[in-house]
Amino acid sequence: MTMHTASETAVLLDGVRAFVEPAHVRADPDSRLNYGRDWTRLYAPNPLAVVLPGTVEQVQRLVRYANDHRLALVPSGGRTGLSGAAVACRGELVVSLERMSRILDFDPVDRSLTCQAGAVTEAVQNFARERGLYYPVDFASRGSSQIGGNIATNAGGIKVVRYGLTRDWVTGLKVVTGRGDLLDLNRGLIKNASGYDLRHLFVGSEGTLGIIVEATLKLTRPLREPSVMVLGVPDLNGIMAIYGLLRGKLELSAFEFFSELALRHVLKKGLHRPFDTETPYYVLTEFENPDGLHTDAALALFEHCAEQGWLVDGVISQSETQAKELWRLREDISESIAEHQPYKNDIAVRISRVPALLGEIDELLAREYPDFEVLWYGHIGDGNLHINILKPADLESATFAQQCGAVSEHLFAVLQRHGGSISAEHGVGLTKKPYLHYTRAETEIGYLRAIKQAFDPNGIMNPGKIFD
Ligand code: 2HG
Ligand code: ZN
Repeated sequence: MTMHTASETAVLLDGVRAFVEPAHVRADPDSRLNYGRDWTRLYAPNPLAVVLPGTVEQVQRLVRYANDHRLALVPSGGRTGLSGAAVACRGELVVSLERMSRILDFDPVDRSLTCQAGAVTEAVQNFARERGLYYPVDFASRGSSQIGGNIATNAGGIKVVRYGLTRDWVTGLKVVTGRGDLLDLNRGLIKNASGYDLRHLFVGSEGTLGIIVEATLKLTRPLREPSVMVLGVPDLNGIMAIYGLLRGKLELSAFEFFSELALRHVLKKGLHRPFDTETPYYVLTEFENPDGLHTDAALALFEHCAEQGWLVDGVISQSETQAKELWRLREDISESIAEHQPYKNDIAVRISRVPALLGEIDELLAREYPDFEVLWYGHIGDGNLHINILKPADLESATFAQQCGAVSEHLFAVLQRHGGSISAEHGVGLTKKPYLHYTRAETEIGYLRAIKQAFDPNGIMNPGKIFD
């Protein structure tokens, strides 16, 4: 892709204004800055301009126009991503779906809804709730993330132990491919054994194959009066021992953990400790507890874990409000550390490998990062850890990133030995691109390239993301 001169840009954008209302083709500095970046804040945004199409037809015309002019496109949702997949730093045209945010259809018999890609996650959740149903893919950025972006990154979040990832809830997709074709994939069917399921190629494709314009999502019944427990755990080994016991006895909808060091950051923002005892780690778990039916069982399990030395203190929510407050201890961590420009790891292994991995990583990080503050938290019940390294205030960003990157090589080598992944839920984007080979064999990456070529022969769709 080539960069464009000012007069070339003006001509190109005038061409777009022929089929998208001029007010929705923006080249002002504020729009270029805001729409050109995601939550990574590692790259200087530099898009050519931002286009906000209002119809599927406009998206299709835009992709065809981009093919004709070899113009790179970056599809853009709520831009809450943490891997730079929605960053436009090389003169691309950002295609924001934010105007296409309507819920188009709901069917109580199918228990499903169809929405445009720009629908905000929380709006979809609320829409379902108002109809006595539940969209269970949930995470802290629910108020800004959009369904199209969630699908393009196969977003996971805090309820995966029970409900799986975004992929498990998408029963239909309308996409405009990199060639400009409109495909209507799977149409909400539960069963469909008629050949390759292209829908699943778009889930997690990070905007590199085309633009998702509509989605049909499955819904389920809401959780019945969930209770939340926070447990104080003296060492890493206790965490998975507790999980092994609890998941067999309670209907868990979350099993998260965070370290005392991570907790301190949310406490600084005004939250309160869950209980007086300070422990190196904490588990937050949620389970269905209608009419308090399982409270006694939960307390008995708590006692048992305490006898084994797996935990030393804990609290169980007595109300919905208290449950929400406890959740914030975990959910607010990411935002509360953003000012420290953390270097993020989002790694995954099979659940059975978590205990061995924890031990090895603990040892590795203590050895390699003696001077940096390392925070542990994440969705440990899914085998997913977020390990954040905070940048010391006096260290230059580039040096910090380079030092962290060097340690990543060791970390990913350990991960590779355990058959894990360099990204569990944040995606590859730009930040993890150099490390893709730790997770995917070269032969396999060859197939990814062939798929990309089939959908986007001119390489206009989010070039430079996932792989070069
Ligand atoms: C979370 O689980 C998000 O809180 C963000 O995935 C993780 O900040 C992170 O590394
Ligand atoms: Zn997460």
